[in-house]
Amino acid sequence: AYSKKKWTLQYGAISIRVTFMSLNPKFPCLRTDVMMVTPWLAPIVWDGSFNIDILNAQFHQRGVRIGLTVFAIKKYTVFLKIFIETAEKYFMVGHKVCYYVFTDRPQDIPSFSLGEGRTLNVIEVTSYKRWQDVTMRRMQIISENCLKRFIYEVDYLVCSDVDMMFAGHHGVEMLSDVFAAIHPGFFQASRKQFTHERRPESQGYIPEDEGDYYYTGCYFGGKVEEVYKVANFCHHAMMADKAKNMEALWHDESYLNRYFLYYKPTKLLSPEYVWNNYYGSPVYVKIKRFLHVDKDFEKIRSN
Ligand code: UD2
Repeated sequence: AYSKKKWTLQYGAISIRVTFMSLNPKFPCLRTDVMMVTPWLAPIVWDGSFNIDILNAQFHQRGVRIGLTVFAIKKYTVFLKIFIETAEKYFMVGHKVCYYVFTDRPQDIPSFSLGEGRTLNVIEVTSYKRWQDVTMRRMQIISENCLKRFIYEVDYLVCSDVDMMFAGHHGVEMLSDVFAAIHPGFFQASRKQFTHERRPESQGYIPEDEGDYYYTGCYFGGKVEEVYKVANFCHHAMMADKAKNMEALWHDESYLNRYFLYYKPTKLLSPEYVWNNYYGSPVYVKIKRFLHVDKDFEKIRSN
């Protein structure tokens, strides 16, 4: 059985009629409405761009173990229930998953009923007074735990904000050596509009005429050794700025963007994988797989 797709490509005055055929009607065809590959040939994952059955079979053959790190410090523990419950429904279903919950309030972590092959570890960490320090210090804690524990326990790590809920499939199609997610607010923005750190003195600095995409700080990952490099870079960049009494504009997100400019991700997640309903429902986002949970910033961040 063949499925056919016809395109007409226009090069100036020349028009070429192309027919794409795939052997299996279930095999995905190329999407023509969105960018599917970066200029350095990293795939951008969109609905319709992968066959999950083939990918699942490959990852099952390798018996891959996936760690999901999440921080619930101070009042942010309230977000954990919906985060884990929805992850149980949508995150890496059928694979070995290990949740790592970092918190200063282990007594506030509810118990969860988890699917087969899935475990949850609660790890106590100290908190910081300023919310900016809480979010930035995640990089230090992730990098330390890569060496201490993750490297022995999982193959891939996915690092996420906690004020999120899963709403659609998140499977092994995401995984790669190192992946980043395009920030939903900047998918259609021009480079000039990216809110990168623009002060040359900062370790998060990205010049006006550089920057490929604007990546969100809320979701990234890859093989443990690659996540270690990302987190270690971001933590040391933050500490170097701190020594100069500086802090990058968007904290860990700015240092993350700086890292990915010079060490490009091997896969990008489209905004399907991190969406915020504040941005409405554009046609190119066919599935909203991961959503921000609304929060009252002032209340939730107050000590
Ligand atoms: C954005 C980024 C976030 C980070 C931050 C830096 C998105 C969706 N997220 O989030 O990843 O780069 O900007 O400014 O773009 N946390 C606690 N307790 C606290 C404070 C923070 O547990 O008291 C943790 C928690 O996991 C939270 C994360 O740190 O999800 C990021 O903090 P946020 O959600 O308040 O930051 P936000 O929404 O500005």
